Amino acid sequence: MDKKLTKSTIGVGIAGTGFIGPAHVEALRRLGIPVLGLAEIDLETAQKKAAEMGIPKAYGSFESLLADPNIDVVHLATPNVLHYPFAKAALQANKHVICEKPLAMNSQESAELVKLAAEMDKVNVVNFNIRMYPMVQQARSMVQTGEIGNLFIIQGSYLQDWLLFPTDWNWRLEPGAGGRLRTVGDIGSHWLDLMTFVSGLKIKEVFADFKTFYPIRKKPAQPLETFAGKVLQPSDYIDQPITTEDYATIILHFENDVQGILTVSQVCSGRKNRLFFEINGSQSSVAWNSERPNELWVGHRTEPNQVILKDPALLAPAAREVTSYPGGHNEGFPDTFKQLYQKVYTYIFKGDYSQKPDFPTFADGHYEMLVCEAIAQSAREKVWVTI
Ligand code: SOE
Repeated sequence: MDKKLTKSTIGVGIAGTGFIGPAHVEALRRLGIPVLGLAEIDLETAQKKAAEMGIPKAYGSFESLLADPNIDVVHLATPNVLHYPFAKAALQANKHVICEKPLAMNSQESAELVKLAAEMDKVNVVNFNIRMYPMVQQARSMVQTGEIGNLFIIQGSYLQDWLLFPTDWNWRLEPGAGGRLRTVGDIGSHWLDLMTFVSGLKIKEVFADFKTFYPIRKKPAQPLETFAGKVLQPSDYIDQPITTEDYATIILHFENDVQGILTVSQVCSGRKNRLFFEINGSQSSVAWNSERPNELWVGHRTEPNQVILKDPALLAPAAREVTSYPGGHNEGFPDTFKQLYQKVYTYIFKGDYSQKPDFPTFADGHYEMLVCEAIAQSAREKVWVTI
C-alpha cells in the first residue's frame, strides 16, 4: 500500500537545473514542501547543484533518482526531448509527475503518457504556470459570469527578444532537443493553453504562417543556459543552420464561432517576455499583459474603461484563491509556480485521484501537442488544418 503523503513524509525529486528548475524548487520551499533530491547528467554536476541549492540528495542519473523509494513526486525541468522518456519512466516507477511544457515531442508520445498516468493512478501535471496569475483567473471568472457577453474575438501575442541576434543560442533552437516547433512550442503553447483555459473553448482549426529570419545562426562552443547569451561576447562561434521558426502568426477558429489570432516571436527587441491577450465580447472586452501582471484592462462601449488592480478584496473567488498578498503588494512570475503547486500538492495530500484536478494535467499537455502539430502542418502545407 502507498504511504500517506503529507508535508513531512513526502519525498520530492527534481531533474533539470537550468533556468526553470530552480523556480520549481523555490516555489515548493515557499509552500513548506522540502525537496529531497536532484538528478543531473553526472554525479559531480548533481552534487555541485545540490550543494548550491541546499538539496540533501544528489543523483548522477535520472534512473538513480527513480530507484530511491523515498521519492514520491518528480518534477521535470529538463530540455524538452527528455520529458517523454523521463515522465514515462517516473510513472512506471510509481511516482507522481509534474512536467514542464511541452509535454512531449509529438502527440503519440503525449497520448501514451496520458494513458499510462491513468493506468498507474498517478497525479500528472503540465507546468502551465501562467494560468495561476490572479488577474488571469479574474478574466476567466468574468468570461464565466457573462460580464464579457458572447465572445467574438480572442487575439494576442507572446513576444520575446532573447533570440534577436544571430549569436543568441540555446538548446531550444535545435529540433533534436527542443522539438520541431520552437517559438510556437516554447511560448505559443502557453498562450494557446491560456486562451482555452480563460475562454473555456477548444480550438477547431488553424492557419499558420511561419518565418525563420536567421536560417543560419552562430552557435557558441560552450553550452549556454537560457537567456545567458545576452551577456556573452561573440567569439568562438560556429555556423549552424536553423529550421525552427523565429516568428509565427496563426489564425484560429475556436468553438462557438469565436475568431482568434496569435502572433509569437522571439526576435522582438524590447519585448522581454510579454504575453498579451485581449478578448472582445458582445458586452465588454478584457485584456492582460504578463509584463504588468497585476493589472486587468476592461473595455466598455458606453462607460469609461477600467483598469482593475490586483486586490483580493476586489477579485472573484477563483482569483482570490491564487492571491497571497493584499492589494498594492505585487505578485509575479515566481508566485504562479507557488500557486500552481499549492493546488497540486493539496490534491496529492487529499489522495483521492478520482476527483477532477483544478490544475493543468497531461490531458491538457496532449491537447496542446495536437494543436501545435496542426499549426506545424498548416505552416508547411499552407492550408487550414482541423484539430
Ligand atoms: C524561454 O523562451 C522561456 O523560458 C519558456 O521556455 C518559458 O516557458 C517561459 O516562461 C519564458 O520563456
